[in-house]
Amino acid sequence: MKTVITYGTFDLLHWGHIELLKRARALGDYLIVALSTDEFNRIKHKEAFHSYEHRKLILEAIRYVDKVIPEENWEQKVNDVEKYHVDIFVMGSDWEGEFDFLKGYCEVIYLSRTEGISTTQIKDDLK
Ligand code: C2G
Repeated sequence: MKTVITYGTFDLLHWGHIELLKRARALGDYLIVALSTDEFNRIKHKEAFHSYEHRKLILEAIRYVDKVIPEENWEQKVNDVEKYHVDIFVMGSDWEGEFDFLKGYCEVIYLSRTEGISTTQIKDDLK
């Protein structure tokens, strides 16, 4: 059983998120999403439209997602990889290189970011 993990806010879920989750899940047999809490989003200088609980509910309804855990800080990734026996860590290519320190613990894969959509663009277009 190959376990994959990815991290993010996943606010205003859109097809770019789905493309990421779909490809991440396809790399293994089980996909964990570490979802940024509202408190951690403040640390990331991000404000999500949907609360953590609602973003979690939405993610758990996706066929590619097997488990959702909270992402509360920048430091938890090594612990998560060990705790959940993660084989592959995945992030979109906008994070290329940022998490290479995890290569000592698991495979690190950056998947191409889907162009033409983003939560920020949705918010801006709706204004
Ligand atoms: N993503 C993508 N294509 C888009 C938009 C997002 O592939 N058009 C990917 C991002 O690269 C990321 C994931 O979808 O891997 C979630 O995106 P965000 O919710 O914006 O995540 P972010 O705020 O970058 O949080 O510790 C890592 C951080 O929590 C990542």
